[in-house]
Amino acid sequence: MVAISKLPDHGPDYVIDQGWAAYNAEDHAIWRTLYERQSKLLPGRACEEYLAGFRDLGIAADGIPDFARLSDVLDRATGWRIVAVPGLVPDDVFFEHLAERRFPATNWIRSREKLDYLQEPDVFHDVVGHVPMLMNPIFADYMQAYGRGGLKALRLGALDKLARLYWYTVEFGLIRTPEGLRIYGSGIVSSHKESVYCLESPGPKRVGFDLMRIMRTNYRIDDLQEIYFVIDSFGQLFDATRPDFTPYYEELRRLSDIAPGDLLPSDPVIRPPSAARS
Ligand code: HBI
Ligand code: FE
Repeated sequence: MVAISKLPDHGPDYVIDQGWAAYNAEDHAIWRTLYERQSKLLPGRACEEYLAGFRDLGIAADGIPDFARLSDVLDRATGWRIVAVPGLVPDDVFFEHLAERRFPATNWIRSREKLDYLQEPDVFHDVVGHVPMLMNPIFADYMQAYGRGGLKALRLGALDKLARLYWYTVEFGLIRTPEGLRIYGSGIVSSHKESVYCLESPGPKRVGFDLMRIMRTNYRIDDLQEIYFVIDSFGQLFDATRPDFTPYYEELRRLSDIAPGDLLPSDPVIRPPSAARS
């Protein structure tokens, strides 16, 4: 991870110019490789809301898109815009952007050597992973509520708990649909391997959404997830963020953390897929 201090010069909000003209042919070629792989894989695996957002955004297939153009489409849909940042930004800066409906997207793209997994979000993860869901009005409201909640969690010293909610919903969330489980998490839709693994492998646990259970559950950032949480609807997710979390954080201080591979007897486990997709 690039140390924050070495990032290119930026203002206090870490926003930089995307530098679209500076991308070279290899950058655009890597984008095409990633885009073509995921766009074949996601129909039938990503939820309809994601696929509709992806389609309506008109994300360029042939190269890294221009954030300003995507922002105009996004703004008309839900009032969100994309701002370019040089990489991970401090938590308070990140939440401040979300609270103002600005999605901070990294402007560089991964190298060919790291095509399959990288720990820090790059432009493909942020634009193909996150932006399509911001076209959905309810999810767009959830992300802004999350940003406001993040600023409050920072003040209450409870960011580690709220970060788990982001991780197990925004990044690695699944949703139940009449056709079966579908993906909406950005960390999954931008990952070739995990898009298949999360729905089809008998390995990971799949548990019904429970806010406190999620905020007690640790997560790993360096491997496929051992547990996924499943929502019934985006309304359920947004409603979960309505209450004041202060009493939740107090209760969480009295409860032990749960390891990602463990299950509680009370967990509403969703059975693994009957047979891997042919
Ligand atoms: N910065 N650019 C960027 N993108 C992120 O997803 C991000 C971040 N800073 C902090 C952060 N995520 C997480 O620590 C919070 O979600 C908790
Ligand atoms: Fe992300």
